[in-house]
Amino acid sequence: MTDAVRAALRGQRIELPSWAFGNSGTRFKVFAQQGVPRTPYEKIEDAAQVHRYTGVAPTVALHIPWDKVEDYTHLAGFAKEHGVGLGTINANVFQDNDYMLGSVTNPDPAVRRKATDHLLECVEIAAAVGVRDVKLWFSDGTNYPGQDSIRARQDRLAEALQETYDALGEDQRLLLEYKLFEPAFYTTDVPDWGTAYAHCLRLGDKAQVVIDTGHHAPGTNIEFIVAFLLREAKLGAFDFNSRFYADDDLMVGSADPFQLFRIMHEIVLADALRQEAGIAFMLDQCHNIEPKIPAQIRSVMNVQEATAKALLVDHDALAKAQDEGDVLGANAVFMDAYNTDVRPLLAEVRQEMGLDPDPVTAYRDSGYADKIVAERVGGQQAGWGA
Ligand code: AOS
Ligand code: ZN
Ligand code: ZN
Repeated sequence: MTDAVRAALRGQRIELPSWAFGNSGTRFKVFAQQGVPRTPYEKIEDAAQVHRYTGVAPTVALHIPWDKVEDYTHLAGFAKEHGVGLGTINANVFQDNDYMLGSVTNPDPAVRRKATDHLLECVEIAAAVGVRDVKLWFSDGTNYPGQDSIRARQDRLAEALQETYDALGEDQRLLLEYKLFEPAFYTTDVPDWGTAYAHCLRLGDKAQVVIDTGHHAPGTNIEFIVAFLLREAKLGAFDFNSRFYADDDLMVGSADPFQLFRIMHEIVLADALRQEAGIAFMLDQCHNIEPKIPAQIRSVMNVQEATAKALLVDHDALAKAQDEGDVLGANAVFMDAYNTDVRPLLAEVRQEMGLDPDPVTAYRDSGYADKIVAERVGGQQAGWGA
């Protein structure tokens, strides 16, 4: 049992977002930090630090055009030299002036063309560097009743998705992310998993849903969505983060570690932790007031802790209690796993992997933070609040 748990933990993979290393903030203020990356290359260097101390975060998701470079193959080579690889390509059709009334759902066909061309460019970039996944999140929606036709916007969305889907290579995937609201406040064109699922279903096997844990109404049972999509083979990826209010993008596992455990329990039950299962576990976070590299390290550790607890659930005892209708017994089995202190186990697993058992302290003692402050002046903004 413990051997299997250890092996599963060693084999776990968590993808880091390049934008987590840049400056970020709210619409009120961006508090610039010293030493943040000035280029996509420096974001890769920072992400490599997270992998170096955790051993389970070997890929970096890019956001285009935030991470636009002349030569993506060169960037991929640079990543490799630093012990990491490029991950999911995230499209960005939300920050140009043209997109005020939407991108792929905009009433103006010329704007829709521009947006779809960008999605196609992302598929091309992914193909050029051998990346499987292209992730689409649309800020599209309306602010006022009557502003635009809800149905026509769905038609326009379907058309753009189809064109993008048709451009995918054999082994590529289109990942569609939903979000309840923001920046649109009345209707959002992909507001929930049902909408994302329906579009992905129509597109085909290479289209799957992304669950960003911060994109739901308060109180939403996210593990139900996880279980449902897994059952339908339509769960492609997670954007992990924590929220207290809306799309807060705080460190995963910081606001509600129990929710994260419940989500990872569904993953373990479906045997979907294995990389071959094809679920991409990504972080989508912004570190507005905390130092970014240790925050990413801490986030990876939080996911590992929730995963370790989920792996410790006694499935035989749980199934027995469930079959017998033993409500309290089943709940007790579940809670026993959640209440286990898995930090010593994870420290051992790290040692088995040749890592320091305490990644945060190891990073702090490395002197890397001082080095980047000294060497980098005028760091880049991640984009906006993300
Ligand atoms: C936006 O709220 C989404 O979470 C997207 O995943 C977005 O592309 C990312 O957060 C960067 O802004
Ligand atoms: Zn996201
Ligand atoms: Zn978000």
